[in-house]
Amino acid sequence: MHNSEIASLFDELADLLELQGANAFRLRAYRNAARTLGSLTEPLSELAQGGAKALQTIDGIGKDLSEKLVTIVETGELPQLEELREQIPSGVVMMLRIPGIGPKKVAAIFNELGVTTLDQLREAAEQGQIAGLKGFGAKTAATILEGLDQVEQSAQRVYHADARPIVNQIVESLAALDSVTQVSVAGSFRRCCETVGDLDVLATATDSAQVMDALAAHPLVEKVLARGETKQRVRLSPLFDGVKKLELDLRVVPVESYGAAMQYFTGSKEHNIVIRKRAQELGLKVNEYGVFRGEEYVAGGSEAEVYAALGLPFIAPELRENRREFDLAAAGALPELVTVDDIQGDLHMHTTATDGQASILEMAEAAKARGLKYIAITDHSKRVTMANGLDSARLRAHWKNIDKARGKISGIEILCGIECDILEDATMDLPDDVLAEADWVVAVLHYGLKQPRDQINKRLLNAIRNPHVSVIGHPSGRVIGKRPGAEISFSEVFQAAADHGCMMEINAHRSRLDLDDVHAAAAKDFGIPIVISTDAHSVNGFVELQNGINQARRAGLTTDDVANTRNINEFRKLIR
Ligand code: DGT
Ligand code: CA
Ligand code: CA
Repeated sequence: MHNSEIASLFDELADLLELQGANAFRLRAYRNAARTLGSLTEPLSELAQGGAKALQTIDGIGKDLSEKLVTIVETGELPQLEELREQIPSGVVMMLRIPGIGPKKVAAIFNELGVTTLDQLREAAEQGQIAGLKGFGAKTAATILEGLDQVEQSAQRVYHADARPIVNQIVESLAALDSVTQVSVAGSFRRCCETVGDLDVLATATDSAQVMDALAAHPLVEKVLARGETKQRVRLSPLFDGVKKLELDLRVVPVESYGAAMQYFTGSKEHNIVIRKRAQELGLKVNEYGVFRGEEYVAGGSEAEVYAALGLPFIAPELRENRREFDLAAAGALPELVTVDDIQGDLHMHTTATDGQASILEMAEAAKARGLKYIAITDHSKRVTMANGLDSARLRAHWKNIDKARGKISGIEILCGIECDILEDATMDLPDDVLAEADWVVAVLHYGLKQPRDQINKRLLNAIRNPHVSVIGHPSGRVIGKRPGAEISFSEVFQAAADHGCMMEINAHRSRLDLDDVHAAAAKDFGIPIVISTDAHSVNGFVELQNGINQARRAGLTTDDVANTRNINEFRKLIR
């Protein structure tokens, strides 16, 4: 079993227990474990060879969890989970994803109305049964209907970061075949979209049947859905609680068409429409087989050739959304996009002082091992009681501990930071005199995200005008596929940030990616320095950095635009 599959069992267990009203600590332990396990680089099936004791060396895995893990690895299932699954249908668990209703309401819908699927839920809401339940009402019913639309739309999409290890494994194993000469992923995955609907893989090979046989036999492939001479569609093993089963299209193409096929199947459709139009204007035709003048083949072996035949420079896949790429290309101004190796610091992370799983020193060591030169420790402020947020006294003590940690590690600077809530009334969760002592203040909205736009703006503007605030973290507060962000007048907020020297974050967590690509590009236009940070909650959390880089690249950001590509001294100059 893949680590992410095992992780998803713990998430599912937590969901089911939550519906039964289990206590918050137990749920958090399972969810934290899921997060940790999902980001482990070593296969759990191997780690479990050492037994439960060996597994307890993993952060956040105690006796209970380690024994469950051994059971899962040895038997492929967990009896407790099987029992719960029998009591609570999977459709009920899916209701937990609906924004605006929590486990108590879901449990009531299930227990009192006997509703077990999303379709039944929609019917019940439309027919007024939901509104009639005690503690519900017409407003809740409306929220549910709205949320159902959102869930159904997102149900079949997968976070880029969740698809990544799977894509990489499949591409690597195909690349290793004798007959395969080139193989690469195309589609939305290659464009580094936040989520992917399906995967598109292209190959050139001397024996296409061998490639398709190998894919069919791949351990991550559950079923062959369709097979032709040079094309095969397969369904991959489920990723999360049986809902998200990615499908993958493999196409084996002629060598002289590989670049044209990569161009065509990378998309986006909108980008390709412009490409085709441009070709027509030049008296050419472009399709997945190549660029043609009449019957004559002009180009197609490589993407660079295809673009060159159309009088264009190579356009990075991340930019192919028909936003600005053609104007930039025309102006000779395509940006040199930031890469993960350019990043020198990470300015948003948590420790055991609040809801993180590692100590200050452990986080610093892990960051250093990944090549980072500086970090900011930014634990939660007191409003976030769920995460054991810090009040002034605890924060000052925490900073003393950070100072002590500095003495125990060299080669990496540690900034004394805080992730400070911007409260619903637009004041900061901690007093100015405390914030003034910080090296780095990440101001964030966590609560009241549904407030009217004016109030949200007021909160953000107040934070931006506060001279102690360094950056706005995950500005919109969205969770991809689960909850929309707050309503924000971005131009007003960005103008203020530019005027006051407040930075903007791209939170790199796979489920946030906030700022998104469009708004990060807009922030760049305002000249606002952008910080890409992981929001790591454990030593494994640094893997999220790549997602933030992907988003930054989609936004067209260069090293200049990203503040934490600078060395610590240059970076400090940007902090107001
Ligand atoms: P996804 O799978 O929903 O995350 O998004 P994509 O972009 O991977 O879309 P997909 O898998 O349907 O198709 C892959 C690429 O192939 C797409 O980005 C552009 C190209 N493509 C597919 N169908 C069409 C089409 O009907 N017209 C054009 N121009 N391009 C297409
Ligand atoms: Ca696709
Ligand atoms: Ca496809």
